[in-house]
Amino acid sequence: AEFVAIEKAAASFPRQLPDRDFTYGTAGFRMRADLLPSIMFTVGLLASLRSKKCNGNTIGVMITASHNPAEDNGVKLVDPMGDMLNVDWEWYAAGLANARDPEKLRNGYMHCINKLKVDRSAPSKVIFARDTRPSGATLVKALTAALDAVKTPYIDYGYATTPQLHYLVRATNTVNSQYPYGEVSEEGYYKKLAEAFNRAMEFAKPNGAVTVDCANGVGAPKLKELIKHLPKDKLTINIINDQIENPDKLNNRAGADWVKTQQRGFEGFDGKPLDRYCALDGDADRLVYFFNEEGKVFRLLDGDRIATLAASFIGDLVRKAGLDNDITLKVVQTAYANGAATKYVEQVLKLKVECTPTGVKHLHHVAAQADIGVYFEANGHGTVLFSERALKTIRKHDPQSPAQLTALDTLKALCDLINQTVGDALSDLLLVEVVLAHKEWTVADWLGTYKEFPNKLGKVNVRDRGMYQTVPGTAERRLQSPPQVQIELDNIVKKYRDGRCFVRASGTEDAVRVYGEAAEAYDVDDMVGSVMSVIS
Ligand code: NG1
Ligand code: ZN
Repeated sequence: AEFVAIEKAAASFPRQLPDRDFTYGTAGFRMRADLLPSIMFTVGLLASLRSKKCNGNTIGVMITASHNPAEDNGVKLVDPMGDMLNVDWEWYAAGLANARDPEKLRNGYMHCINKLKVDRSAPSKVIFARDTRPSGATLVKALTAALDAVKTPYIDYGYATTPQLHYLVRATNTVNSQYPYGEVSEEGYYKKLAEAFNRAMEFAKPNGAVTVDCANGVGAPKLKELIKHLPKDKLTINIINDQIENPDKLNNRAGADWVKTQQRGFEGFDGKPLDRYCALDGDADRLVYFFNEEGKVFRLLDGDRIATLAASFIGDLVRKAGLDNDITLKVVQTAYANGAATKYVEQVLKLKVECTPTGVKHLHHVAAQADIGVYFEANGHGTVLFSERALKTIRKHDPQSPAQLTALDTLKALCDLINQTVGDALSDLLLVEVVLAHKEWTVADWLGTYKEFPNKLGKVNVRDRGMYQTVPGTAERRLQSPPQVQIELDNIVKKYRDGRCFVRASGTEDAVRVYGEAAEAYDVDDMVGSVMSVIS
């Protein structure tokens, strides 16, 4: 009966673009919203199976296209502990999404049950949420039609940021454990962050105001809610770009992606010298800071800067708490991290750096293996992970002096303040503010920690990005095919002082990216330009 119900319900969501194959990438499925209903339906089926496979633990479905234009949408699955869908299942997600008609979908569903050894009689539960895109409501209908067809119970959390949904999934599944992640509600999320922020600020002086560009997305109303829970006397948060009722405004000349890629503020930005600004993206899982220097010189403090700031502060706390023999810190970056940031972490902070391929799942995975793993992509997506081992050590540590005690208390507060499931702009925002307050730093002090190498990120659109393959184990820093491209690249790069350059296929666009750094800005433009002309 279940199979019949699926086939019948699927008929209401016919497959678009039958010639195209959809893939489940880092960002899940993402495309023009009108192509998505059939895919949403199949995601509902897979979420149900995933929940059954995970002993009835709750699975999350987030409907968002993050920093992409308003007319796009997307969907990604969240595993029981709040991390991203197990990679082995991505292939099955794509398989179902590409089923050409309801009958093939039904067969695909049966195939998944067999291949993944799912016990169909197991319980299942799904929770979901969406960003402010108008298409979200239609997509929810496709998702719930599938969940109804397979009789999987669900909760619709309405609008939420991506990290809030991750929080809710983990909170739901840990409710009866020794260390519940938090109360299972949006309110519980705010309470947890606010309470931890309060503790983390106990030994710090308030440090002025920050203005947050919310990209006209879901981060705006959610940040407003969070502010209601925060202590009034410790931090002033001003909100701009909060027009969620006008979908055209979403991510439009505003938000973290705009600021990072354009290297300038949102439209109309006119910051007074040294006033602190930051920007979220459309689903509030990315954060970058920025400000104007004297003379309106724009300065960006991106994910690399947040990583170095967090690592320096947490490293100090570990030391001051007397835990540096027991806990080690690691910073995880991609090849796009500025070489000066890497150098600063290794030589000044004296911490280990590991470089992984692009994509949050790679960084997250490596960071999770460290005692404390700090990971950020340059675009502002990242977090700090505390391992079970580190948490145990921190909990049972007996401080030997008042100074050790205050450091330990602040460290404990950070364990709760920092979202452990995924990069979270709201949580990261509070983290940065805590660190700046403790260090009594302005944005200029923060920027002054190291000087970035001049750099440039270029993009060449190509018909077949699959042609561009990197050498395994090089974190995408060298190409193995086409072979002559790497040879020509090497010949170009050696002409420039401190030149570094690499080419890799984008995982999200039909393009290859060319990233370069050199000692001089004019050299970088020249070098990256020459490499780009080798490709096109
Ligand atoms: P691709 O298109 O694979 O380079 C981009 C970003 C990633 C990551 C993903 C997902 C760069 C250079 N790449 O990946 O960091 O965020 O999108 O959003 O910024
Ligand atoms: Zn995002």
